This record gives sequence, C-alpha cells and structure tokens, in this order.
Amino acid sequence: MTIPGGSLYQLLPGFIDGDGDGYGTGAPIQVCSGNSLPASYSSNNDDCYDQNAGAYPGGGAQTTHRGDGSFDYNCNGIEEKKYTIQVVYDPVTKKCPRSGLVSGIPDCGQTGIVGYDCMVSRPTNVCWCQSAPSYPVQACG
Ligand SMILES: [Ca+2]
Ligand SMILES: [Ca+2]
Ligand SMILES: [Ca+2]
Repeated sequence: MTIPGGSLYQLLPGFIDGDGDGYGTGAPIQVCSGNSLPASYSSNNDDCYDQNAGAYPGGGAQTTHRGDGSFDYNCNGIEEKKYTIQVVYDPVTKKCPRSGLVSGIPDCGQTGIVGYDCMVSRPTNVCWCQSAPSYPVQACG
C-alpha cells in the first residue's frame, strides 16, 4: 500500500467495515493509517448490517432479505414496503386509485398483483382495473 506523503504512519480511530459500503460497525479501534484510514475501515459505525453492502444508511429497497432475515436496508430500524397503494374505493373522494395492489399488500419478498387503469364501477362503488396486471415482488428497505 502506498502512503501519500511518504512513510509517515499514524494511529487513527476507526471502525471495521466488513462489507466495504463505507459504513463501519462495532467499537472503535486504533488503525495504523497513512493520511487517512485504509480500505475496510470507516470513520463511523453507522452500518446496521456489516455483511451486506446494500444495507447502509440511505440504502434502497430490495426484494430479498439482507442476510439475517431483515429487509431494513436503510438502517432506520423499520422495514418500509415499496408497494402499499391498494385499489379500493375511497368513499371520501368517491374515486379509486388509477393503479395499485388488487390483492392486498404483500409481505417483503412476496409477489403481489398490481392492476392498472382502474376506475369505479357504478353504482356498486367497486374498483375494477382494465389493463393487464403485473406481478411485482414486494421490495422493502
Ligand atoms: Ca459496512
Ligand atoms: Ca452494510
Ligand atoms: Ca428501513
């Protein structure tokens, strides 16, 4: 490893970043460093799961769990579902969503049914969708 600035080394406080996503974990340790911490160390311990580089503060939703059964990819302690809008009649607005889930909200990693071009059927006030549905897998983050 080339140390910028010559042969000077210093001990810097750092945290192990096992998955290389830039976010460390655990307790701080003194790391032999050049001008900055070497690769596989981070200046923070904000990683909620250090065995998956897709799980970090700000990480995006995914359709498979991160490795420990959790779908919390953005490290906020909650598993947010991507698909949550259901095609049900809203008696307040007297409308149906134009598109959305027609089969209930699937759990993370489970397949749902999304309908399109949905509208209200009168006078029963039931939503129905004209266009062919798609079958997305619920992503969570
Ligand atoms: Ca990490
Ligand atoms: Ca991670
Ligand atoms: Ca989350």
